[in-house]
Amino acid sequence: MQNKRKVGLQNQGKTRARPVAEIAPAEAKRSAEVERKTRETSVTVALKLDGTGLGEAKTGVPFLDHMLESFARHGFFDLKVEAKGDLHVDDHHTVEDVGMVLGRAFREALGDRAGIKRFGEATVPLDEAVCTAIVDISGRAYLGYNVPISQELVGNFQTALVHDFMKALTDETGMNLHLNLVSGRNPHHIIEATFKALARAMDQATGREPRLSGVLSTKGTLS
Ligand SMILES: [Mn+2]
Repeated sequence: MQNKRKVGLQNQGKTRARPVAEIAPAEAKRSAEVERKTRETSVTVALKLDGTGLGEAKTGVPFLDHMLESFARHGFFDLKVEAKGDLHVDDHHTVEDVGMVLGRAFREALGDRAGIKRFGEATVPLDEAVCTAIVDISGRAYLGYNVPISQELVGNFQTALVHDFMKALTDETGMNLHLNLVSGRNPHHIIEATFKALARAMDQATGREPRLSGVLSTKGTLS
């Protein structure tokens, strides 16, 4: 009996086998390591989409580290970010380039984007602040940024840099992202609610859809 079963399984395996070329595009790595060096910054990002929320960020910009670790935690991504930038000039290059390299890591981890849910939406409160993130990992970059913050600084972090970070992330991931602040007063709360909403929306959108074979597009491509 056991021998027969073994033979049966082997045959089943054989009939299921498909040419490698047919299988390969659907098998995204779901993880990526990306490095980028310029005269202004040196950034490395290691990203695992199906993680447990382990975030470790050392960018030299403590508030950005706090946001990246929150993003990893609430998106259930494993994320390691290291950056050395020209902080003596300004935080701008470092914050923007971290967004860029994180976007490249998402792009690479998603591969041809087959099998993902593609859309995600989340609204997250933090005390008085409430922010909504709506994501379509479509392959087309568009950022709708409606997160007005009246204060210029959180500590010594320039609140305007969040927009630059999101633009770089959106462009490099190749996604449509709308961030809408519903309410908020404290800039730390507003920005943290924004990153958490982004995390939850991206967790959904990058998640696997078991009913799906191929990409979720009538065009047949999300790249
Ligand atoms: Mn906080």
